[in-house]
Amino acid sequence: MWELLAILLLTLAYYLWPKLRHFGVKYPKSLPFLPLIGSLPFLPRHGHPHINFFKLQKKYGPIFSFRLGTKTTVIVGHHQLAKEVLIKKGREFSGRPHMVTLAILSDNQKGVAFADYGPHWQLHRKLVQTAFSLFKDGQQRLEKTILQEISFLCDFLATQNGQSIDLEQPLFLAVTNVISMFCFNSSYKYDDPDLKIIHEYNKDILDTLGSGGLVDIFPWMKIFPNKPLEIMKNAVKLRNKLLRKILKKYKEKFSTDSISNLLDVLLQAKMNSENNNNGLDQDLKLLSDEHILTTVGDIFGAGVETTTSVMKWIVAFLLHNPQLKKEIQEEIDQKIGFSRTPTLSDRNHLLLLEATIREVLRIRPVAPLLIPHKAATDSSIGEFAIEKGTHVIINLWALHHNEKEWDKPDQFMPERFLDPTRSQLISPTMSYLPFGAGPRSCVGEILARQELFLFLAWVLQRFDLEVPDDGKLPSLDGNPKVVFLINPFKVKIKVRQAWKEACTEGGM
Ligand code: STR
Repeated sequence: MWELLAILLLTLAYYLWPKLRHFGVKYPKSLPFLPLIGSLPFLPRHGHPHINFFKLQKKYGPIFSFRLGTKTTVIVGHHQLAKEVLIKKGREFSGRPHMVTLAILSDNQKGVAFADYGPHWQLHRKLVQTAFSLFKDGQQRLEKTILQEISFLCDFLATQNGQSIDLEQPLFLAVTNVISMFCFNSSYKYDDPDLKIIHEYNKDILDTLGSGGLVDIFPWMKIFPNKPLEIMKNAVKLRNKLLRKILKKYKEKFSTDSISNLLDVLLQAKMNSENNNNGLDQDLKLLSDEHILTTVGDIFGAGVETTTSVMKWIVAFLLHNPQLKKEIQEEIDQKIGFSRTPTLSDRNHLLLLEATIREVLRIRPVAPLLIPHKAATDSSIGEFAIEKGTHVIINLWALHHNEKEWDKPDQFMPERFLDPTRSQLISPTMSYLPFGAGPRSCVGEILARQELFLFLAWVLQRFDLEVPDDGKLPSLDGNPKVVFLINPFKVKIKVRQAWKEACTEGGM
């Protein structure tokens, strides 16, 4: 009897405590929840999380919450509220939650992507931005590196003329080399065994990150054997071994006379703080080898997996829309022709191509839920109070598929980013944030956009991309990991007749 009463009282307290504590304060509407397990039984178990959350919005509104374990998570699915979180109150919401799988990858929240708000994150983000500024112009500019790799890629594709292939490997090589130049000024030959290792561990990390299942909700479950967690640990071990090898070799030849890549910038910052105040400098402990390794690992992983994935999505949508592919090729033929290859200065002229990239980033965002944010202080979103420590997830999918903002949001229509005369790029709505926004926005946006543009322009100038002879079109459903991946598919590569003719005429 007494036990029953005690349980009853505790349950009541569990439900009423948050309300009593802040009497009169309005919180986002919540999914139902039970003691201990929270809203777990009420969350959809099947389907893509971003789509499930989008559906829940119909019932709960553009901002709602649920509880998992002791943590409250808020889902934001409208652009005005999203911008309040990311930009207006960007600092307050710049935290990152601690999750078991992420903690393994980020060596307890080091690096840039998954580091919590604080001086270590600020320092490393600033240094990554410094490194990007080194590649802005001059001999070292990113364009030069990208062009070189895209040119190798096209040479390889030419050897595959008439064949149907999965683009994963060749794209992975090209994109890995671009980011490897940015990080260490080095690149890989296609048969380098390390490439295979990177490819494998990246796949394992993507497969298991955030899908540790219940351990991310109930961290004490770490004590039980957990397959995904083991795969993740092993992949991270492999990655760290490879990066440590590179770092060690690099340190031997490092010289402050020539600072020309990300690792140079990080090592120089470390040396500067060593020389300051006899090593008592604040930054010094934030620049340990482990910190440096994690930052390089983040940039490497982000640079490769995101860009490769978007390039494959673009190709998939072109296979579904052969007429669009033809129109982009006509644009390239008209504005560039065959006597030279495309450069970044052509971005102002190849508008349909640019619109196509924008539309792919809308309809299949790289990270449909971005990376979870965390309230660093008590704050609010719209009219709702948000307590310190609350996890905040921006549902980018909801922004990009809002019917009030987009005409037929489920349809692939690059022309929505062009004015009716197709002579100018436009932003049809503000409900579009493919690279996030604010203090946590993507640091690689410029690089990514340059790579996507040059890839598409070069490949379509030279090749026809066609559905393989078996007639199999790629599935556009996708496979949401931290990156919204596309399932493997093949594409038939054909050197364009016009290109061949131009070559024999001696144009190129
Ligand atoms: C890919 C696999 C890998 O080896 C390392 C990383 C760490 C950084 C991650 C990256 C991942 C996936 C894409 C992320 C990126 C940081 C920013 C980027 C999540 C897991 C996005 O926000 C899309």
